[in-house]
Amino acid sequence: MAATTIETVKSALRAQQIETPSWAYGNSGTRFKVFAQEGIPRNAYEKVDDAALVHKLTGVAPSVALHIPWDKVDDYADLAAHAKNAGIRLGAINPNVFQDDDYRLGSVCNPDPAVRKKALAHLLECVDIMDATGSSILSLWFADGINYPGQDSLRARQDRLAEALSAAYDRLGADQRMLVEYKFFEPAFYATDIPDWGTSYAHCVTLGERAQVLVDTGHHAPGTNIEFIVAFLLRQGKLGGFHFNSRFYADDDLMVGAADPFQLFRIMLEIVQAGALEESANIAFMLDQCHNLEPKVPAMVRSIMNVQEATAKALLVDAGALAAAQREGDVLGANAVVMDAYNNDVRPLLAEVRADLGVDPDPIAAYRRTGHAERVREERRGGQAAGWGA
Ligand code: AOS
Ligand code: ZN
Ligand code: ZN
Ligand code: ZN
Repeated sequence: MAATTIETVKSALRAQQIETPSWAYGNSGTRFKVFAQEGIPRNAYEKVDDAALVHKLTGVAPSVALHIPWDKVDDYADLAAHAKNAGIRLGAINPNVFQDDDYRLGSVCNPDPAVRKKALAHLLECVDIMDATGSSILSLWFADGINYPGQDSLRARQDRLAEALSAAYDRLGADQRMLVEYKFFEPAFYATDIPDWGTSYAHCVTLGERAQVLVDTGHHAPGTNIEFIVAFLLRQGKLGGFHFNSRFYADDDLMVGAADPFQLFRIMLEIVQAGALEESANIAFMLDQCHNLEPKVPAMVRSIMNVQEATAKALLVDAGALAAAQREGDVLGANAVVMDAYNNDVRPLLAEVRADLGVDPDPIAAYRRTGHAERVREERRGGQAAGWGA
C-alpha cells in the first residue's frame, strides 16, 4: 500500500477514542457467584484512577463512563476534576433504574405511576450530574419488560416509555444527547419494552435529533447481522454509539473481539466506509464489559487493542478496488478485497501508532512493569462490587 495511505490509516488510528466503563473495574460475576479480586477500586475515584491507567497505557481511552448510583459521590464536579488531574474525563452517564425493589414490574414502564415518577426523577437527576461532570451523553438502558403474556399491556407500556423518554429529552441541554440501548431479552423473558433497534429507533425519531440508538454488540439474537443495523442507522443519522463486548451465547459481556473478531471487523468496516470514525461523526465507541475471572485493567487494555486491530484492518480495505469489484459485479473479487484486509497482521502497524502516541508498543508488558497490581493489592482492601449483588 502507498506510503500516503498508510499515513492516513495511522493518523485515523491515533485519533481513535474508546471509552471504558467504570463498572468493569469493580467486582462482578454471574448470578451464581461473584469472585472478588484483590486491589479492586473501593469507590468511584479509584475506578477513575484505573481508567486513567488504561488510557496512559493505550493512549486511546481518554474517558470513563459512570453508572449512577454505583458511582455515587457527594460532588460530581470534584470527581470530574479528579479525572482531569488523572489525565482523562468523565464520559457517558448511565442511570440505574433496575436495582431497587420498586422496579420489580419495571421502571419507566411500570404500571404504578409512583414508580414511574421515581424512575423519571432519577433520569433527570442524571442530567443534573451530566451538567456537573461536563458529560454529553445520557446512556439509557431499561430492564423493563414482562415475563408472561397478559402480565401487562404491551401497548400501554410503550405509551409510558414514550412519556418518560420525552420528559428526559426535554431536560437535555443543547450539547447533550440521549442514547437509547435495546436488548432482546433479560431480565424479562417474554417481552422486553425496548427489545430491538427498530423500537429504539422509532422512539428516537419521535424524540428528535438529540436522541440516537446505542448498539450493544451483546444484545442480539444469535446470527443477527449487526453490521447491517450499523449501516442502516448510520445512513439515518441515528447511530449514537456502541457498547462493545463479545458474546458466545447471550449478554456475556466478555472482552470485545474475543469471541468473534471478524464480526468486530465487519462492524468497523461499516463505520470506516461511512466516514464515521471521524470525530465529527460523533459516534461514541464505548466498552460495556465485565471481567469476572480475568484481572480487570489488563483485560481492558486487551479489549482496546482488539478494537484497534479490527479498526486497522477495516482502514486497510482497499476502497477503490472494492468499489470497482462491486461495480463490475465481481463477487469473488469484492470478497477477496475485504478478506485480504482482514488477514493482515496489523500488530506491527499498531506498535508504530503507539510509538507515535508516546505509549509502549506493548501495553500489556508495560502494564506489568507498572507494578500496579501489586501496589493496589496492598492499598485497596475490600474493593467495591460493580453493582450486582452489592
Ligand atoms: C445491560 O444489559 C446493558 O448492557 C446496560 O448497558 C447496562 O447498564 C450495563 O451493562 C451495566 O450493567
Ligand atoms: Zn450495554
Ligand atoms: Zn448488556
Ligand atoms: Zn452486555
